[in-house]
Amino acid sequence: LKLYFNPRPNPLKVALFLEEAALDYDVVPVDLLIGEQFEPAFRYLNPNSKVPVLVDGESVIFDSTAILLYLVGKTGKYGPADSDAMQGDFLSWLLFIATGLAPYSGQAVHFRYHAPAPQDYALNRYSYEAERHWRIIEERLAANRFLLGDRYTAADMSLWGWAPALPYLLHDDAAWDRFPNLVRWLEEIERRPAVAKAKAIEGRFSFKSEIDEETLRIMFPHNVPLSQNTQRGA
Ligand SMILES: N[C@@H](CCC(=O)N[C@@H](CS)C(=O)NCC(=O)O)C(=O)O
Repeated sequence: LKLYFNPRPNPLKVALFLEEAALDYDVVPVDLLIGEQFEPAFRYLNPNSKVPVLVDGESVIFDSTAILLYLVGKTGKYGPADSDAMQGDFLSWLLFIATGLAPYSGQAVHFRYHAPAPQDYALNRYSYEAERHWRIIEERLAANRFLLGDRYTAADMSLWGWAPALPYLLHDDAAWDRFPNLVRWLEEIERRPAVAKAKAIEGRFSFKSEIDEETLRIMFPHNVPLSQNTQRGA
């Protein structure tokens, strides 16, 4: 197995699964701030130019949720129990995170920290929606130890990728006070040895951290007029 990785929420959740399942894997670092995700060899694996990607022999899987589902199928671990109700819950919560919580949180971050003014309307919308999605998780965790009751699954791993960043995502240093059940859940997850191992991957590589002009051009190509933009190259 090969995991194409950068220490961000989506690759981290996959690293957590690989560690939990004690699978052997090599890590291939992809430095996003210098644009390695746009190199042809990487685009060949993921035409969407994003991490994570998992290569398993002949199989190439991109998108963290697709990878989690693939790994659940491959290992038979960290999926739902056999009951229809639990299968429904598993797919629902996993995709709630993939299609709602994550993109709204990501766009809230974009408009809060990176967008040029005026950003009020977009910022209001995405901050509101991000908060709303996190509140739904908080309610779920008020009534359940994990997202699927007492069963720890890949849906929790997916949530773990994002959860530690809550105050940054919601731009609120006191955010944890408003999400006590999320805190309780996160503290339990963070005690798992696999979490420490997933977090330790970052230290084995050096990734660019400075957001300079070159990085802004790479990460936000929509700010470059289309006629001058060769970055996406598709
Ligand atoms: N839906 C995708 C999103 C992947 C994604 O947004 N990855 C980010 C890092 S967390 C990335 O590679 N960004 C680089 C870029 O957008 O150029 C998934 O869940 O894997």
